[in-house]
Amino acid sequence: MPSETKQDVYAVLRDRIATREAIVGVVGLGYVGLPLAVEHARAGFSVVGLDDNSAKVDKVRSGQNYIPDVDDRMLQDLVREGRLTATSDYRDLTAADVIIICVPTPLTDNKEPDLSYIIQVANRIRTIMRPGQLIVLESTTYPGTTEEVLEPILETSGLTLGTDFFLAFSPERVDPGREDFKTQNTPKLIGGVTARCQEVATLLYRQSIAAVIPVSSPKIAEMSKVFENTYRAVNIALVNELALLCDRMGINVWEVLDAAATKPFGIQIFHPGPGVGGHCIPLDPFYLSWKAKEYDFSTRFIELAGEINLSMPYVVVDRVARALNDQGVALKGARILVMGVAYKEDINDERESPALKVFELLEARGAQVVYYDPYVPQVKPHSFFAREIHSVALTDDLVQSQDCVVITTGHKVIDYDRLVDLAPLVVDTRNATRNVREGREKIHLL
Ligand code: SAJ
Repeated sequence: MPSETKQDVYAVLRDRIATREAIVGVVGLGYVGLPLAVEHARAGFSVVGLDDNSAKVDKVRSGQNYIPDVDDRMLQDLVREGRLTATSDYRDLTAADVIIICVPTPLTDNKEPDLSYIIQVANRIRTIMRPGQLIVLESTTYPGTTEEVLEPILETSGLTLGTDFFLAFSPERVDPGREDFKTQNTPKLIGGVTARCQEVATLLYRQSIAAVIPVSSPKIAEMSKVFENTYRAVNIALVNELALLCDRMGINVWEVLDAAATKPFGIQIFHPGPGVGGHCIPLDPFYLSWKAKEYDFSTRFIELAGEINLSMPYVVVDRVARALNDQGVALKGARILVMGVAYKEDINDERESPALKVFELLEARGAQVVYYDPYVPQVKPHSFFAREIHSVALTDDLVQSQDCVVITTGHKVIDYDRLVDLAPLVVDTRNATRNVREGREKIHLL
């Protein structure tokens, strides 16, 4: 970049974005970063993807896709045409006009925000920054992170925010596996720290995203994102509590929800389940409740929702014990097949999956547990397990030899008529057997 006056630096950045000459860097090539990198490359930018995981870098360099939401051929074409490259070297981002951060924001074991990935990336970026760059944070985090955590680190580069470099927050809204809304057609919020930050960030995303909505600050965008997922966690907890009450009252909660769904306005129906998994809903609300404590504020809905959702695996195990008991079978020593360990139907991701908690709790109660999931052939050791477990083959003999089959994920590819026909007992936590006619006496719904 030729030496520019302060004024020129901003104008040059804005023009390079407008003409799509800008080089866009994307840090973090996961389920958010890689689709985003592809969209910017499709829009005509030269894109440099960066990831510390050299296997991901090698795959992108060879045009080998590993994210289901990305089109294999599209990735190959963009890499072959040199419009998308990948690296693990942050020095390759000095030339970038834009750097978008898409790294995880997990929770610590004490359910506190873990910003270590963001901080690590920020400390690497500040060493390679130059005048005229736009930095955008997309990782879900609590309101205030961009200006209270990211901005001070980047300013240790000696560059001045709003004059030398520009900073914004734009929450990712990627729902893995979704067909109707993908990166390109999901509305995008943009919260710039200053007016110039807002202008260049909005200009950037308007080159590749259909609907871009500027908001007045990063905090608005940060809060909107955590609210979006808190809304889900609280409403899922509400229907889980309803399921507990309906069970107590002998009312079919699934029929209640189908009935409520007939109201054409003023309600969005959620469904009970074995708990809440994934990388968003179980985590994001606790980013907000943690920050709220700084303001002497107790987010009681979030805490209550967390309690109820976290209790559901235990509810499922008790339901299995009760169903077995009705058959005169003890849970201890019972043979149990867990159907589905992905955190939601029709995907291959088992992160934070409540099904794994159900598996662990059943084993702890002395049951002999196996799982089948067509999308998850194996589960590596992690917080729920000290060992690797593998999906069994779903044979007639296997199902018939069980004392109970627990449906924890309602994958659509499963033949539930066959499953219910073969199984002596079914506990269905997803109402996946809703269309099964024969053998309904064997089915115990959550
Ligand atoms: N779940 C229920 N009952 C429901 C809905 C979900 O028990 O009625 C459970 C699921 O089984 C899963 C967990 O909650 O274990 C999370 O499910 P989810 O449908 O919220 O799926 P996620 O975690 O993939 O959420 C993503 C989020 N996307 C982003 O954060 C960008 C969320 O904002 C989306 O609204 C959601 O997808 C979606 O709508 O599918």
